[in-house]
Amino acid sequence: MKYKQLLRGMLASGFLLMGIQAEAKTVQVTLHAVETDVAYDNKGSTYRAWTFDGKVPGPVVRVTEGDTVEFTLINDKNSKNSHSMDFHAARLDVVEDFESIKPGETKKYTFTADNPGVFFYHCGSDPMIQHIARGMYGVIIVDPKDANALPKADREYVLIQAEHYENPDDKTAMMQNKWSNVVFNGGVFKYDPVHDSEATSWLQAKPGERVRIYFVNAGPNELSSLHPIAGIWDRVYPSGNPKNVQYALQSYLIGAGDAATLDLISPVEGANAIVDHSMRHAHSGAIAVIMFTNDADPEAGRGENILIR
Ligand SMILES: [Cu+2]
Repeated sequence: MKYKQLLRGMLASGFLLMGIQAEAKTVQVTLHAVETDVAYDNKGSTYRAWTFDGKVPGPVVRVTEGDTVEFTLINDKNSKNSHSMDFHAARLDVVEDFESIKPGETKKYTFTADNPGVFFYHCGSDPMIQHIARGMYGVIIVDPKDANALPKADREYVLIQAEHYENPDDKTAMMQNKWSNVVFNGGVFKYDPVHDSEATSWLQAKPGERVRIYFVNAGPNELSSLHPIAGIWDRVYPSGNPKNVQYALQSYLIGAGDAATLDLISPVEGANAIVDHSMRHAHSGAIAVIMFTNDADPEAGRGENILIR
């Protein structure tokens, strides 16, 4: 009798798991290439950025494995440069689909998000080093169609690392790798009130919660040795694919143009500092504090708040 009950329970939970498979759908994504002034530090200093939708990084694009993405790029009529879009989650024709379009033009292409994970997107127009360095980058998250493929995250955050150049017109400095700062989500010490008293935001979670970091290294050149000071990455998924899991890593190396999903759990109240452990990068701005407190804001790291502006 007991065995039958157990069997019934297992069958029921099995059916339940199967029932959470997401239906593939068609998703419309439209982004505008806009050249505008954007702040890059906590004081509000600005530079002439090239952006998607006026923000650095661009908007978070989020779809589910198997979805068809109908993408539209509109290059603003006030732009001075051609722009384009390269989604690392797409398998297409680099010449035809990722072509540059002039100010005022529109480009459409369609792809299926075949692989779950976390992927870079960026402008690929010439010189690509400058289009990325000036801010034309972001993340596309492709959630697995099986909702149980990854352990459930209690909070999620997007961190995108990039080098910032003092003079965004200086292509020679870019080719010589003479950046002035390394930033997370477009800002120098943006989430680090320890190193910059003008920082007003940081990541937060409760002890015991599984915090999932969707990390992209936009480059354009440097590698990132990502480490949570006073913590250990519970699981790391290269390119965010659930099949790529690695456990209990101290640091994880993410090359330029690459991405990973990294889970962090703190057993105690206190803080971790997520850094690029290449110390020159950390000292130049690549530090994000995550506070673990029992009264963490329930809205933080959820919904629209996975990328703190
Ligand atoms: Cu561009």
